[in-house]
Amino acid sequence: MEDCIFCKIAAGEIPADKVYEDDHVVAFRDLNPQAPTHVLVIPKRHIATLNDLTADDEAEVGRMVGAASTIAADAGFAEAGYRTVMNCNADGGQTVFHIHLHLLGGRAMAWPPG
Ligand code: DGP
Repeated sequence: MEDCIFCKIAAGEIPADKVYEDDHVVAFRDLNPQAPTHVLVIPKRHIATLNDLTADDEAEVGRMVGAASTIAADAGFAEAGYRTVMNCNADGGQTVFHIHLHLLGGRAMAWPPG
């Protein structure tokens, strides 16, 4: 989608520190990391928010989760644990309107989140 920063990262039009890519998803390091490892996993296809998901997107979301667990294993903190987060719209704290799964690891997380 035109003017979507994450579509541009997925297309390689703007740089990002990519840690994983396949035909359907891309993962890259967050610009403003909140943990020693903070990666965003996105679908290559533009989907603005979780509210826009359709049945056709189920496989895409499954691939995002699978990529996150692979990245956690490769980073060496799968057994220690990690957090995944998907923010939706204003109250959820979503600032980029192309769905993304935050993968945070490398430190103990608090609950509840702010
Ligand atoms: P959210 O608040 O859930 O929409 O998270 C958006 C995240 O995206 C936020 O943690 C900062 C990150 N981010 C925004 N723009 C860029 C960018 O251009 N490059 C990278 N690597 N991360 C970005």
